Amino acid sequence: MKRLSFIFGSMCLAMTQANAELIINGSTTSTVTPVQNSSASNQSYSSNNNFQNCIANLRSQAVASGVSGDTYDRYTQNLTPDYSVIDKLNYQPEFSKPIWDYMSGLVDQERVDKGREKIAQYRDVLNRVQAAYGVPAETVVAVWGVESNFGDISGKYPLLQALGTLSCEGRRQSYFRSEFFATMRILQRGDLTVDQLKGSWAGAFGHTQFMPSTYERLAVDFDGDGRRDLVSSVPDALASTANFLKKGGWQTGMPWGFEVKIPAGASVAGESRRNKKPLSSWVNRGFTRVDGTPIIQGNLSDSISAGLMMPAGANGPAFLVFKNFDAIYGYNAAESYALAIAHLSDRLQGKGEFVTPWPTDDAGTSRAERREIQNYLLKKGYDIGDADGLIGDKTRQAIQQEQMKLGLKATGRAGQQILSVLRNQNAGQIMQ
Ligand SMILES: [Ca+2]
Repeated sequence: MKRLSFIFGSMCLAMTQANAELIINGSTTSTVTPVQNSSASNQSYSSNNNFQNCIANLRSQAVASGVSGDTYDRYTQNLTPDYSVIDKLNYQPEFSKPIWDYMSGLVDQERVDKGREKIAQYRDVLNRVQAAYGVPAETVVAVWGVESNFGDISGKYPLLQALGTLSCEGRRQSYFRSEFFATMRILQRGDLTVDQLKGSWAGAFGHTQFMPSTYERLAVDFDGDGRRDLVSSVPDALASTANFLKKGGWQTGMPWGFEVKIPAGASVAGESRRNKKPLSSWVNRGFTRVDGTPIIQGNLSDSISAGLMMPAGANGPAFLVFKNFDAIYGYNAAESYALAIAHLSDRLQGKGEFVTPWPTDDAGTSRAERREIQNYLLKKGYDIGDADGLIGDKTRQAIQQEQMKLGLKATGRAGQQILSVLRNQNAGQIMQ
């Protein structure tokens, strides 16, 4: 597993959009109890003095892990804590997020178009990556697109400061300490500089948002300059992602999965991604692909195993997923996240959207539509910051207020319903 999401398990459906973007930046935090606000939580933090003591006390552990004493002293000498990362660690979303909101923001036409541009731009590199690791270009580029929006959003937290703080405060200090030490070993090796090592608050960095320990294990030098550089070398980043998937069990030439039709009356209780069964058993139970064609096609055979994944229950889209889905899942340990990458890779190959609609009367919106909603809210005078397409708590509260005015259910969701109302109101105003 690439990063710390195992701490929080499969909680990502409870995340706000702001937090979904944090996934892209390599971190997830969400649990279900109310958050303490940052001014209150700051009072419980240790003083800077305690931080310096803590860092000094970690020196022997760092040295035991392979960091030289000189390296440790050099990089901790002027290190100061940044307690905002503890607020991020403790952040609890106020709103829950259904999977259709999650998917519609991560896999929208904008990301498909940009992904196709990147595939064209890096065609030669991707061909060589595919030849070396057996992972298709579209899958590698889909990871890149979901992780950092193709390198646009890779995080701004200085890694040593963020990981140093997380090593001395808050939950999971031992986990963050090993990442803190790994960061110093990377610097010691000379692959990257301190200035390059900026990332998410939790320490994931570069185009493909590897944690430092993952970088040590799996990053590769693919452009041949002798350095493994996930920050400024796209070829290194793409090949490292392919290497991650290959080491995670990727099977060349096999699909991640596909959407299926659940036969009428079939019992699907207990079925899951993990509960894999031979394809013959799904065929015998009457399952077909969603377009009605047989499950077994191409290089698939009876004995290959797949699990039935129903991310929104039996009334939403259902998928048979193979080992390659698990390899993608290893990237962030959330089924919705893996499905976003899998679906984006299909879209990049020219396949269409899911056939079965999500079980909702208020479908999700693309990032372009979210920006449109935010622009209407700004026009109405709501203080929601920039129209950046990221639906944070402020945007959600503004949507809630509008929904209450309209007598709609105050979900705070940036869905198609509120978009359509705001669009009509705006058109009306322009007419007057
Ligand atoms: Ca390199």
